Amino acid sequence: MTVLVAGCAPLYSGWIASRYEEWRHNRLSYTRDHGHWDVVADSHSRTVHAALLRTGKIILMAGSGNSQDNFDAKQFETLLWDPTENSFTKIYTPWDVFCAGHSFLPNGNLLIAGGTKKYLILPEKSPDRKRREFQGLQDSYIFNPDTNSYEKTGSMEHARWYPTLITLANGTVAATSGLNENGDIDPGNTEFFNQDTRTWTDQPVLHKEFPTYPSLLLTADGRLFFSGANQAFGPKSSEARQSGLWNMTTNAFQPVTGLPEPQMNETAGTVLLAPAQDQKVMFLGGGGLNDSPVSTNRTAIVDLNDQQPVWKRGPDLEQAKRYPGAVVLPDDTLLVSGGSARYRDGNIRTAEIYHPTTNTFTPAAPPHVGRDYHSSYLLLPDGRVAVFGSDPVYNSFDTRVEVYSPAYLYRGERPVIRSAPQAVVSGSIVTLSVSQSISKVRLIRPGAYTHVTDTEQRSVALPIIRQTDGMVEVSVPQNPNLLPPDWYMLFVDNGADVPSVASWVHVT
Ligand SMILES: [Cu+2]
Repeated sequence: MTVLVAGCAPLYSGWIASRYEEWRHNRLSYTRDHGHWDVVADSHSRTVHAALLRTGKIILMAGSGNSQDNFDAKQFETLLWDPTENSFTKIYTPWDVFCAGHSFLPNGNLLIAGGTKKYLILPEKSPDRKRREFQGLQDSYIFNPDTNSYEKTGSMEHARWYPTLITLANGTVAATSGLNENGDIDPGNTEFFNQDTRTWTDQPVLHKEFPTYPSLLLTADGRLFFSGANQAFGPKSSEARQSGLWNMTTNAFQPVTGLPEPQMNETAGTVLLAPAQDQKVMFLGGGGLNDSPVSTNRTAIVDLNDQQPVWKRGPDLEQAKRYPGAVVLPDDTLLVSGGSARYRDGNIRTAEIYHPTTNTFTPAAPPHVGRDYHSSYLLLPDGRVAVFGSDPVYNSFDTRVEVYSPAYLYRGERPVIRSAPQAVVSGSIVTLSVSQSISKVRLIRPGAYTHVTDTEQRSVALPIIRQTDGMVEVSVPQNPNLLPPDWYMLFVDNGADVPSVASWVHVT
């Protein structure tokens, strides 16, 4: 008997070892194809807004964070997260930034305007519930990444809760929509921020009505594109909800039709696909009005380079969802992750990658944490994606930070940018020194994300002119509507579509 056991043990452990090897191999090859998620930290803060700053740090703004207790205690939070050190710093927050709007100024400072004046939680079944839940603020601040502090600017002309802010090519910031100090929406309430005087001025000519948090993008001809995606409150008229192109001088609005299931535009995602030169916008998921339990797996794509652009249906998402996170990656693909099948009870723990060249989705590794309402997604300068916050109705706010490492991080040696200019001028030619032969060069504008809305994120191609002995000459597009002045992450991809770590570049 003893002899038999002694003979079997090495055989058995050999079998274990080979099974382990097989498991490890499968896991590695799975990661190489699908990427990998890690919960890296807990912010212990109800992050509703997140933006990547030119310092590489991330501002996480909660304000009262959808908590009446925090609001009553005047406990307004902002954290700075350093993804390299994985450390948090508290920032003094002088107002309730909860449900403000934000966009970057040409110097890379973040303008944040609006917020919460009052919580008015009415009984669940009240027909008024959605109309008057919250009231807005006129407060406006600049976050300065050099001093890591808020600087007060002139106040807005209109109080806003759930507004959208978007920076135009000349550095003017437009604010539109949002609930006023009475919890109503002022029709045609657009105003402009002047970065030199740091003041806001009403723009009565731009008399255009939108639902709250309208998804707006700056297009190559300078008009703003409204995808139709929005959040929960505001006018219900089909005119206010119509997708289209908005002229910021004349107020002319060219409807863009053909969006399938237009009654399902709430809590949907909108993203300008890479490269931005293609002017293709993707619409993802969404659901019915207010807390309707209905959601859709629809996607649609529109080519804004067409004179008469029309939405066309795209490939379906793996699951119907609200609040899909969508992040443009440096290899031109799009990560689509998380979301909620119903209003705010979803824990859709799946992710997929959209490939613009083939117009198809492929599965990505599933995240560990489900994300719905009040979640935020940002591309990091190292090519990973960080995800913050989630606010389900019947569960507590999820404050864990999870990071996705895309498949390209497991596909061999990454190219390195050995030298690149720190400042470039639109329309110029610049030379980069790189460690490998390069297939593409991209400038990716850092995201500023809230409520499935991010007016900033875009990936602009820098066409390669020539390439010899580790030197790459590229041209910087001239059009400031395509490449608005700001700080960008410069990525280079090798022939296997493996991106470098980004270097920061100021475009003027
Ligand atoms: Cu909200």
